[in-house]
Order: sequence, then C-alpha cells, then structure tokens
Amino acid sequence: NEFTGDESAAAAGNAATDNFRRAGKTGAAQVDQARVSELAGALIKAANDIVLEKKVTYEEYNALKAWLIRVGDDGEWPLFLDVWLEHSVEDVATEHREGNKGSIEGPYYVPDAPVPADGHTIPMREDEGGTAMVFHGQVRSTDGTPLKDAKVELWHADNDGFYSQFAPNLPEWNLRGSFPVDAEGNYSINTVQPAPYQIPTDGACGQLIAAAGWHAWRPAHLHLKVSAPGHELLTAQLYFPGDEHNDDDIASAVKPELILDPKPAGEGVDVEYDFVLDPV
Ligand code: MBD
Ligand code: FE
Repeated sequence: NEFTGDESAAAAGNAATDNFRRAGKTGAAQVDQARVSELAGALIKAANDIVLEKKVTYEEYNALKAWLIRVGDDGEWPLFLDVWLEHSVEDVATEHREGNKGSIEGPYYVPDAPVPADGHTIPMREDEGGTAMVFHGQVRSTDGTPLKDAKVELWHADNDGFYSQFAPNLPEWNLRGSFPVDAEGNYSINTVQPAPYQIPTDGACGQLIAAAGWHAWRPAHLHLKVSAPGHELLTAQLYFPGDEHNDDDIASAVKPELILDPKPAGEGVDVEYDFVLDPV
C-alpha cells in the first residue's frame, strides 16, 4: 500500500504506475522495428523542430530534463500520458465505430471489481456523501439487438473527488462495481454523483500546470467499460450538464454525446443512458 495517511501526488502516482504494470500492457516487444523507427523518429523530429522554431535555451532544456526526471520520481507517467495524450489515441482507436465511440480510460481503472450481492448497488460507505443517483439503460448491438450477456463496469470518484485504491482511507472497492445486464440487456445501478476531479497539485504534473498558469480540473465524470461477447469493448466516460469544466477538461476527454440528462427523482437523480456496441 502506497498510502501513509497523506494524499501526496507521489502516492497516487506510484499506485497508478503499479496498477499499469499489473495490467500487463507493457508490450514494447510487440511493436515491430519499422514502426518503432517511424514513430520514435517522428517524435524526436517534432521535439527538435520545437527547439529550433522556439529557440529553446539551455536553461529551458535543463528545466525540461529536471521535470522529466521528476515525472518518473513521482510515478506520474500514467497521469501525464492519460491527461495529455490518450484522447488522441482513443480517437484513432474508435473512429471506425458505428456504435458508441467512448472516451479515455485514464489511470485509475482496476479490473475485477466485484458484482454486488443485489446486482445493482455499487460498493459504498454507509455515510457515502453526494447526491444519490440511479443510473440505468440498455446495452444493444449496432443492429438494435439487446445484448443479454453484456456487462457494465463502473468506477468513479467520490463526493470529494477521490478514487478508491488511489487515495488513502477508502474501502478497497469503494465506488467500483461490475453489473451484469438482465435478459433484455438492461442495467440499473445505484450510486452517488461524483465530484469534479483535480489532478494532484503537489507532483510533477501539478508543477507543470502551475508553471504554465493552467488549471488542474476534470469535470465530474463516470468511467465505464461495457463489454459483450462478440463485440468491441467500449471504454467510456459520462459527464453532467452545467459542469464548468465540460468545455475545458484538462484531459480533453469530453464529447457532446457523453453528457447525461439527469432528472430529479426523490432525494436524488435518475439518469438513463444506452450503449451501442460494434460487433467485432
Ligand atoms: C482521472 O480521473 C481521469 O479520468 C483522467 C483521464 C486523468 C486523471 C484522472
Ligand atoms: Fe477519472
């Protein structure tokens, strides 16, 4: 466990780095030599072009070197890449889809979240803060067929903007769950509305944001993975209308079709959202 009671960027960053290593996506050997040469060559050329065009000084070059070293020290490579690059990778990966295109995964997905005993209520604390939310809808294939063997995985920040397993003092699976759909492809999940998320301000990414005079916010969001046999995995995020950061998300991961339409319901809200998966 990375957490010692403080909420430091390094603790969250190192947890995200460990999480990425555990996920087994580190397949550098699977990229063939010609492609490595093409991509690494293009990246190096782009960086050199910036130096020449902007007349980068030795002082600036050394500031960059020190900062890159710090990104690693703070374990913030997953955070840095997912905030500033993953959105373009996601665009390329999903541009062919007829169904939902989705959005970025981000650094805080953990596989194998539990299916709750009642099939509907996400694991949460007895006194979990935030507006109660019933989140429901249907999973279909692009031809309209309901997908009865689909599964909806949901993970999101709590009412203070913290993710379980990446911030201290939260139950392991808090606000993380896996929900099988019913015979008509319908899912219904009881949870609470997440708060906007601020990326850690005391690490390398926070240092860059402060030095550049940017803000560190993502709008409040739900993270999802929707899967069904014979269909492409959909990784998505959903957002809430009126959030001041829907238009300037630091991770550039908001799309108009991903903004929910919550309706007041009792003490809380009811939100309906259907997912359409592309056959493989
Ligand atoms: C998040 O919660 C997130 O979703 C992304 C993409 C980056 C950092 C934190
Ligand atoms: Fe997130």
